Amino acid sequence: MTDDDPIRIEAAEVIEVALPLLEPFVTGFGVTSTRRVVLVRLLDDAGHVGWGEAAALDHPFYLPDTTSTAFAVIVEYALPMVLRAEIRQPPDVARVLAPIRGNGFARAAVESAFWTLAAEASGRSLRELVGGSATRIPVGESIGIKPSIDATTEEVAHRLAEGYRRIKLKIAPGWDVEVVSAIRAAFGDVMLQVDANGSYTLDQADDLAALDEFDLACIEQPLAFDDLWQHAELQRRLRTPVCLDESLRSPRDVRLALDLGACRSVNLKPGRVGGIAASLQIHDLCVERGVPLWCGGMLESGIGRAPNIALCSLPGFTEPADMSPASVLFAEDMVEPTYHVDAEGFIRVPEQAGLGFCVAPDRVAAHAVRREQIVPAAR
Ligand code: OSB
Ligand code: MG
Repeated sequence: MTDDDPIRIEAAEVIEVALPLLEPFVTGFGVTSTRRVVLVRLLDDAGHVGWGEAAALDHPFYLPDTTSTAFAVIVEYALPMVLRAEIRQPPDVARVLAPIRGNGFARAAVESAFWTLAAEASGRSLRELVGGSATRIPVGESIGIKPSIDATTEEVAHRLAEGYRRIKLKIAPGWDVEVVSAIRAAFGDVMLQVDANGSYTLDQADDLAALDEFDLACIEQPLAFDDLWQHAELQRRLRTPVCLDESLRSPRDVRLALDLGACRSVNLKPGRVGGIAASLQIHDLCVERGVPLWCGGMLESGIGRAPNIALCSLPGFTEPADMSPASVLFAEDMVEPTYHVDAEGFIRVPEQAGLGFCVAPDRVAAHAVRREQIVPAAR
């Protein structure tokens, strides 16, 4: 196929897989103990395969999207829309899906399946297709709220010994200054930041300002998921940079947040913002504005991490990514071999064509709880 022939999809499948977490993930929005993600598998007329993952959480406590809403939007709208359209290049997919409001995770799953299929069909790596260059990317760990400070200290010691280049502690009212101060005291000037997942209100600005003395790289999403204005007010009262996660669901959100002064650091989760094309726009905006940018995570399987890893090879990703390996999160990954964090805290960016990882069909089948075939209409 040449670059400008339309992509002809012969078969499309949507598969929900349930991946038990080895340990519940406790945050300011509550406890996440199971991980159901939605996989999209595309097959074209030449036998090339594309995979995408909708990494919404099982529940609506992080954002309104859930695994079930993502499944429904993919099956009922996103896939039918792209299968009816003429897709010549991966960026066409985001344009076709643009009429869908919100539902970023669903759009991203369909979109990244086309990007990985196009990468495979053209014999290029996803890194090459997105225009990245780094051969390895620095990563950190996001550490959930633990039963005690000792348990947190133990986990941090373990990860730093393994090479991780940054530590992010989940905080919530009542679990903040004490744990941050203990970790700072125990580990000196390691790169340290916190994530509140929207669990504070502006009335508690003084509690957040008490974190200023610990030289944190940022305070992530301290206030409500949908309130940029109050984050701007808070940022004026803090020395520590505010970083936004939940509040940034499109390139336009990022532009508005930066214009308002609502954040000085950007957590980019490709799934949250609707996929790779939107991520590239946000990347370019952050470069233009000189804003620190890093890739967040949604406890994705290796299928969902693949586009994140490729994007992190772009020069605008200036800070380590949240990218705990699947081996830390799940009994087994959906790709084999999975990715690893090396002793210096880096993940290697795959050079193979397509997704960059081999999907293990037996594991997908073993974890599947729901499947739906979408039959492309004859053109
Ligand atoms: O707020 O960054 C978050 C995981 C699920 C939902 C929200 C968040 C997270 C993480 C990322 O902290 C951890 C990871 O994917 O390695
Ligand atoms: Mg976050």
